[in-house]
Amino acid sequence: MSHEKFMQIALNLARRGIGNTGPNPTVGCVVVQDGVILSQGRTAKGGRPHAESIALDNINAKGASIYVTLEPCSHHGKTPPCAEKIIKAKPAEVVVACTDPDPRVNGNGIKMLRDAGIKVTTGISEKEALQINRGFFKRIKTGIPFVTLKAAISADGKFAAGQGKPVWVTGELARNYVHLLRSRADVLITGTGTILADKPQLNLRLAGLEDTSPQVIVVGKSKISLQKNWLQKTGALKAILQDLGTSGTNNVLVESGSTLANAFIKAGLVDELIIIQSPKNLGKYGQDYFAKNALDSFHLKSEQEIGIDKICIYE
Ligand code: AOF
Ligand code: ZN
Repeated sequence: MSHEKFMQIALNLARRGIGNTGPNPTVGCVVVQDGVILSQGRTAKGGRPHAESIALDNINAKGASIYVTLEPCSHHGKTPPCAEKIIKAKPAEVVVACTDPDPRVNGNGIKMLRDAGIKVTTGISEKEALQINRGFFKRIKTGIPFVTLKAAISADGKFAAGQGKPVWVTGELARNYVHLLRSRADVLITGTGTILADKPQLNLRLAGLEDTSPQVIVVGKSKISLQKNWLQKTGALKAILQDLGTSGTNNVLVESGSTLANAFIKAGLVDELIIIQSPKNLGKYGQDYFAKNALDSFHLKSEQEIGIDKICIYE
């Protein structure tokens, strides 16, 4: 198999950790000996142990090829450097998808491996690796997490305000997709208005994903009753995001009513906009979700059908 094919396996491992390894990036690692996968690992929930450490435990990787989706770390952080553990394992080569922008690493991991005489190939499937950890990369660069805003609207662009429970305009497959989006977020932001109108649970109820629920942050001043693991915050949205970045949040999902959603857009804080659109019109039973011209600065990146609904992803 080619470098790309083994790297794809490592990338798929990494993908499973999106939204659940903060403050760390999610990394996948595959150890290959004579074309056979000996072992694999991915960054554990909460960020530790690191992928390479898990993959290299209890195996003999002498002469092996190690595929890793992010440059192995070189620093003594909360765990010893992965580059050191790799050097001790004496592999023949290490294949890396992308470098680690964390200033404590930033090329040093690759240098350590090369200085130890290990062949290192970089840039294999780099684009996909950058996409998987886009939240981590943005936070390291700007201090602010990557923000995805999800909106479920009717064919005529409206939402129906709840009367004590969520009114779903979209179908069941789309609802499952929303749960997947939640599982890939470290933090879910909503507004007090949504809590009061819909009484949503905002947790993960899809089989297998239950323990990937994001931390819920409710923005706004109204008095609400907070569920366990929910926090309420007030103040400027940018400052709230900066605080989240400082405390290690990589990926934020905004799932809110129209007022808060439009405020995030107006403040230029949305990196990705996911619109799930039902084929039904709400007409006089709904209200416009997006403010006039709110979507002007976004461009459509992909469009796909999901059951009876349509998912449009904008950047
Ligand atoms: C790796 N493999 O699986 C991950 C890495 O605080 P620590 O010791 O856990 O170090 C965190 C940093 O390590 C993090 O900022 C990033 O640079 C890197 N993450 N590195 O070799 C992994 N998750
Ligand atoms: Zn490491």
